[in-house]
Amino acid sequence: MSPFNNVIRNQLKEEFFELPSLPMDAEGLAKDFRHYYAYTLGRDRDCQAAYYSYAALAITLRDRLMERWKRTRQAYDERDCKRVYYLSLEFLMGRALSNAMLNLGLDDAVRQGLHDLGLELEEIASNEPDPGLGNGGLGRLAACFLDSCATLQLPVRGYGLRYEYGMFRQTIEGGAQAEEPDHWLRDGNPWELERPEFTQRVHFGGRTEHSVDASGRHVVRWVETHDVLAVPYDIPVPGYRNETVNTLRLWKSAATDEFNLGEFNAGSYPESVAQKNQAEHITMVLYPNDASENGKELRLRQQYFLACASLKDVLRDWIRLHGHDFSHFAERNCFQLNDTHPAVSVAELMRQLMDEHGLQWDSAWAITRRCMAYTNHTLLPEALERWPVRLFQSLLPRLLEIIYEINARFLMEVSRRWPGDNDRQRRMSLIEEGHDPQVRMAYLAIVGSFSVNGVAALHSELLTKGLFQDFHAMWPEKFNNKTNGVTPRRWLAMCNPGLAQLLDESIGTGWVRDLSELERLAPLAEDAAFRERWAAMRRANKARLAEAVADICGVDFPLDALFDTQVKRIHEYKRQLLNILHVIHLYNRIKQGDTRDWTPRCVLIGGKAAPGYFMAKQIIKLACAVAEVVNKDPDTEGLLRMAFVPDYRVTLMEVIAPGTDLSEQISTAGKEASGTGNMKFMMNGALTIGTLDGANIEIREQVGEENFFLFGLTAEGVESLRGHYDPNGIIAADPALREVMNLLESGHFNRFTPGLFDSVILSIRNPHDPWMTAADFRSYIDTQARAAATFRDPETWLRMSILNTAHSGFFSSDRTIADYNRDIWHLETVQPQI
Ligand code: KUQ
Repeated sequence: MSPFNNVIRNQLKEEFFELPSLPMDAEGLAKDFRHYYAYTLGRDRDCQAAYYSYAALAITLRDRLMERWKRTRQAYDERDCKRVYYLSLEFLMGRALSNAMLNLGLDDAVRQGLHDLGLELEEIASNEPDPGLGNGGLGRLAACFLDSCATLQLPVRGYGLRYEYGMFRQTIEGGAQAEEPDHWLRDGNPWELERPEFTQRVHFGGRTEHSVDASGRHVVRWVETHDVLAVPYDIPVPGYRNETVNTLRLWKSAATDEFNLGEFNAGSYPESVAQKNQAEHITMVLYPNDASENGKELRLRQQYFLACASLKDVLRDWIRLHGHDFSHFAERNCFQLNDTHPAVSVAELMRQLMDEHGLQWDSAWAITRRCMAYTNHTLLPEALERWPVRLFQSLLPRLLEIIYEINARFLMEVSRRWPGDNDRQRRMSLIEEGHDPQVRMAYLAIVGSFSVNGVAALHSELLTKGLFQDFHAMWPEKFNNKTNGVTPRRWLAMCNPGLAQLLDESIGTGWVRDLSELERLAPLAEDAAFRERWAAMRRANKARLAEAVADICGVDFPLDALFDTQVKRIHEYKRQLLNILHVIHLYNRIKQGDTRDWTPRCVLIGGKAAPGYFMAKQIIKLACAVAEVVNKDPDTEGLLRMAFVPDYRVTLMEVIAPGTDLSEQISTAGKEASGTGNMKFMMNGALTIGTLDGANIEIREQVGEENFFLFGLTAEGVESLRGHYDPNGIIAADPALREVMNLLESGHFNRFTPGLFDSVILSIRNPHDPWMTAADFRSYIDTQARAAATFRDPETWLRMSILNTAHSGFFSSDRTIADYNRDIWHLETVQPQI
């Protein structure tokens, strides 16, 4: 019996729960800060570690969130409104403190209050760890979405996992990536609230028992299971100055108490305690693979753990408010699946409705396929999740039975629609046959959902024409596009105070909630005085970035140079290699004395490689090696600098995006589903050099082709070149590329390690290179030259920079979420009572 079920609530008077509002002024904030510092944390003059100032401030702000959080919950319960649950294995939230201050409207008061105590806000805020509970774009998108849902006052709750260790910390050791564990919870986390009273039980393993009960109903019991507890931790998600605070609920795995009893009685106490590990390991660590498949059992455990605990939580809440009548459940609840990672939810909702709440197949299925919605984030075959049937059989036997049944009924539907088309049935089956049969999670997600969306216009089109074309033929109405977006609170108001102030003064403050207001900047591009202020703001941001690069990398970036940045996960399809080849080309030009009309350039590359991804790690080595040679050569002084910045993460992007002139979005066309870094750069006034891929296409449409540096093959061009791509012919015919390859192949960048870059060289020369790096080289360096020439005309560049910000409104995640709500969720907004 858990102590949390022991309610004393009836003994507390109603007034007890009615608290006076907390002060929001500098003095009141400083008073609370002092209280938490001295009493809650128990520190005094003997300990002035900056961390405790951070912790005291975090608790002060958390109090202000807490009262709004409770009122938001109450408002949702009272309105008994429809709700959405965003299920995701990743939420890359970034630091919470400055976001809470901004959204509560407390930044000035806090700054003043701390100043009165002799403290400086920035120094204190820099002590917050950056929670890295995600790999890259997909996890950060989930975080931007939560911010927008709270700002739009939509009843949306995030469900995820509370990893003990987030994304690894990257260091560069001897010119190569090294990984260190990220124990981000070591010093505690003031932003989370443990809710042990809502603990859920999750089953694994065992076997199923089928029987018929007294009333003739088929009953299934899942028995002899190994159970694990899921303990929720709630994180507040404040909306922008609107009294709404939504919830991100993260599950931590814990051993059950009875877990050990058998062994305990047998006298093997240490062994039984050690068994706890198995259970507690489930949420120990985030899988650090972005967009690549992984057949590991622990990963499937994580996925099911999230699905089972979250669905139980939602059903418990439904029963609390509506009893055991599920007839209206599907109208009032919607689960948005963030890729296939939580797709086992389709089968799990069926299981809970049937085995735990007694529904029949048909009513359970009608509910399930009316409340699940699936977002696809990639076309890369290596990222499409498939799980071995035998793994499912041993870990989740009941779920596999349900998936088989879903498949049998689905294939019946297919054969009714296309009688005798066995090939189509085989193609569309949820089970891929073969010597080691697999469950195709994307197909399960499509069959079990009423909505399937891609994340940018091109991506959604390619889904319906390629990967999912059979499903599109069957259910065209399910498929839709939702172009990604990013939150203008963190990615403009918070990270770029200089630009924010300039906007407030020139177009008013409405842009924070309605980013389309940025359009009003466009005419100011022609105003010379405004351009001068824009230039000063941008220069200050470049100085901030240059200082960070000097600190972290020890490389000097002169402020007059073109700051050229590519930060994102390292992957061959993103083609960091093409960027490096361009740097080698510039270096070669310098060495040849070909520097007439030169534009000084600083190239910044950053990003993590999945620890098991050999080529990605080679690319990091090459970037470091080229940077070393370039920066050490006196001939490059004032002309070219290059740095690889280690441990790229949300907090670093907050400095990088505002300080960048040119944003590199150079993936092989058709491969980057959307990209979201591209949007952050654009919003902050960078120009883009990019291919017609992902959201780049829409960025170019919004800003106008004259304000975008386009190069490279189209997605169609890439596909039609396959089969007769001849990189060696291209290299032989292009003197610039030939010289770059000569430098690489002569060992210029690996003097002491012959052969180090052979694998990279081979990949460029390989006629089957899927990323076709050599094919786009000429067009890329010519376009880079055009960008460099444009940069030498500061007035033109400034105009283009202003126009990029002005036309970036479409890429607000508020617009994206409004689209999800209009087409998929159909939620009403709820204003909490003040
Ligand atoms: C796959 N797939 C496995 C972790 C992440 C994954 C494990 O999603 C972004 C896009 C971007 C796309 C990324 C993605 N991450 C796909 C993943 O590569 O183009 O912008 C958000 O939609």
